Amino acid sequence: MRIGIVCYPTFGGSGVLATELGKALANKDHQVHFITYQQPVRLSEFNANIFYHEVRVPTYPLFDYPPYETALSSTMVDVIVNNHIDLLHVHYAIPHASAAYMAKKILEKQGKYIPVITTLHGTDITLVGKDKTFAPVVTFSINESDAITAVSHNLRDETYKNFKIEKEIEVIQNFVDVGRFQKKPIDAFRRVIAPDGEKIILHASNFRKIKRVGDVVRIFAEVNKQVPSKLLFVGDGPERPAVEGLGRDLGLFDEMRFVGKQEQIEEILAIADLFLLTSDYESFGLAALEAMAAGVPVISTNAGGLPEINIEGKTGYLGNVGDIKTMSEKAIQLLSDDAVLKEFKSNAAAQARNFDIQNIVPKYEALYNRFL
Ligand code: GMT
Repeated sequence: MRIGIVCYPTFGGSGVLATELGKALANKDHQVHFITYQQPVRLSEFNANIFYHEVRVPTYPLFDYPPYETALSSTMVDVIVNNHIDLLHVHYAIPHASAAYMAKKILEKQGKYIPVITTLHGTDITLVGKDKTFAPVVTFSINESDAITAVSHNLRDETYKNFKIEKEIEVIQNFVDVGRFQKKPIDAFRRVIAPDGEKIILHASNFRKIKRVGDVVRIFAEVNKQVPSKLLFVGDGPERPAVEGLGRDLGLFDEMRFVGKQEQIEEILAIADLFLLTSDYESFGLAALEAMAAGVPVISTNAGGLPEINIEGKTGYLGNVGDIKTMSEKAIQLLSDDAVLKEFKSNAAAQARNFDIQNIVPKYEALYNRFL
């Protein structure tokens, strides 16, 4: 099959998932064409079946807002025609689903049918998408897609709740390449972060408000009183200065370390003992699943789709949004008992295997085949 994939190229979960899907499809001998404004971050190695097409938006003095969506539709048309693409799979509804609709209609006039599959990821529905500035276009373009998928049962329900969707939304949950996360911890790295054998607690996100990263610091403040520990942050974003400030105010800054945006997250996860994800909402929580794949238990909120992956008392614990007390008590309990921690680590790894790439990618292939 020749598949066009449209996604955000950044460290965000939807871009990571789309890139990993494209790589997996290419390894199964499909030809994959990424269409986006920048080389996707996880697309670093060469693969003969992968092509990258950059969307360029010309500048012009009149354009206070460069028309990305128009450029994207035009690039889609060009790539589809010149590479004989069979199907377009767009990740994150805004503006990809409406740009795909436009491309589909242009191609229809030229006598070419191109099926469009839209995968909904989270904030395209629950935050930005339902804002009335976008909602009519989002609703229309989702309904015009040939197939719609959501990355969790929760996101499917939220989509039906927030938009007038006339079609079936199929759930294809996110996946992880478990093999990639089977890394041996690098002792030298562990010693740099935790020189006296402290427990390592990890958080990885884009530091947006929805992640409530301040809660991670507050939980750590409680844990650190009882368990010698270090807090490691991966990623970057708008809330980072506030998080650093909170760490300083709580006198914890020396126990915290920010390593920024990292491609080799598996190396970092390999040294972690616990992953914290305190978001207001996660449609799925791919970062938590990646942690589990590396055998790291998760303490998270019970928001959105997180209970679909993090199993209370088995792979970790879940608390209500903002319930620092419960989440810190559970973290202390887990980190204070090495035997229990070991059991949770192995449960987390086992749970991640249920979401292994090899189980999920065939579901996308089966979906594609319905339209060819
Ligand atoms: O919020 C993010 O972390 C980025 C965002 C995205 O679309 O890039 O992530 C969403 O999609 C991920 C992949 O499907 C999910 O794992 C995240 O839970 C989801 N984020 C939210 O729902 C807030």
